[in-house]
Amino acid sequence: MLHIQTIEGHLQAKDHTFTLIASRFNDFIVDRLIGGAVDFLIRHGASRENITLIRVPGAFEMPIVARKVALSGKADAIICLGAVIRGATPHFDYVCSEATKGMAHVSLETGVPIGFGLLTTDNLEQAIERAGSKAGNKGVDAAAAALETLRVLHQL
Ligand code: INI
Repeated sequence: MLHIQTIEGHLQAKDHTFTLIASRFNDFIVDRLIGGAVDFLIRHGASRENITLIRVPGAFEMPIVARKVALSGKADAIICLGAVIRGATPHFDYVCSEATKGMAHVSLETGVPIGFGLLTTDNLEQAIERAGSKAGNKGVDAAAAALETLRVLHQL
């Protein structure tokens, strides 16, 4: 073990505010991601009144809503939850690319951490695997990443 000053984020959510931005598109999957994220935050000390859920039509609409939430100062961290599932046309690539770029841009522009819980899968089975079955729950992972990052940023 190296004896150097180390800054790391502990997973303590008490007294922090969170906004979840979740798409209605593929809500069968997304509702599982929301459940995982809320459960994680509560188990790590967040109170229900400090967690807000905003529903948006699809992944493409997440960045503009995230931007307004971030600028409002009402959320210490934002967690974006959605599922983009590949179809027969290139639409998938455009939605994924714009949603991903947009969320990264908003996070850097505003300084508010964003947990990236957007599944981008080739088929429904891969999405189900990541929404609370074989491959875990990416809503939990996104909430954990947002909380850890928030706690790191608060120490800098
Ligand atoms: N939005 C999603 O969140 N997931 C998808 O799988 C998806 N597909 O496949 O089309 C999707 N499209 C909608 C898009 O995000 C916008 O809501 C729509 O284009 C209106 O702006």
